[in-house]
Amino acid sequence: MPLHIRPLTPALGAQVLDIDLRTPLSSSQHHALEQALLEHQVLFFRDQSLAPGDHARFAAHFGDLHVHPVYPHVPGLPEITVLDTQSLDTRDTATWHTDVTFLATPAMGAVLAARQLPPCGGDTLWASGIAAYGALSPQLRQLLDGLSATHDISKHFPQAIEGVITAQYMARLKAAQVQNPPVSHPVVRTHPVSGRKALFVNEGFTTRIDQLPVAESDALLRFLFAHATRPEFTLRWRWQTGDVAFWDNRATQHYAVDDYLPQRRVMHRAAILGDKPF
Ligand SMILES: O=C(O)CCC(=O)C(=O)O
Ligand SMILES: [Fe+2]
Repeated sequence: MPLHIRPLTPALGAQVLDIDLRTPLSSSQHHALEQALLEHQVLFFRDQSLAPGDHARFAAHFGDLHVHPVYPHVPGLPEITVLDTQSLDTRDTATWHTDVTFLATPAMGAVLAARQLPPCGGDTLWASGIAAYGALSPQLRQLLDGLSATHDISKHFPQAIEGVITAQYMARLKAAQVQNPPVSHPVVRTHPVSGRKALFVNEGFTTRIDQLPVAESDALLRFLFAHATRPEFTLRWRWQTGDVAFWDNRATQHYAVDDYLPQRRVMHRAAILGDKPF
């Protein structure tokens, strides 16, 4: 049966209907989901209630899974990261970011499942780097095409240090900072599959445009962070328990809205290994 796909905005996002992610994908479903991900950049599935094992199995259709260096995971399943506001300060995700761009090979995508939600609030927004890049003037695109930028794990996580966090978390963060010195990526990334160009700087991790003096880099990054997250290039997803989102981390960034504490919110995430941006 062909997938039933309902686009959500012109820039990005689509809901996929009539699919059960707990059953192994057929090769035609697999191919259709890959195509839909390329086109819409973030896909949503309602009413899935994926157990952690199902979750890991679904995500592994698209590549090997990444084990996050800082966040905790489901016992016995290191590939399933747990973002639980009761045991973790997740406020660092309330910053526009692309996941793990502090790695030389950031994740190609991620699958996020809503396990427990506050009565209201806790939405997540995504933004399309393809739409953002396409809306720039040819002159600015030409300038950006030749630039690279530094991404640094230490920019993203420090605010979490002020919260209620455990000694284990701090130890993992310190080790991750030592193991992941800053890396450079192109400011404009060419999608390795679709060939489309996407703006690839994010406020969470990007600290500096390498070829520019600090003042120019700061000003240009400030503009690019604001431009990349204009409402026209974003969508906002209102979660229901059992929802699953699958995003292309090569072409998007996201922001988890931090408006519901002290209510509890629990999300599970699997990230899929990616390749070196070019
Ligand atoms: O909790 C969310 O909605 C998203 C958190 C996040 O940034 C992620 O899972 O990568
Ligand atoms: Fe994230």
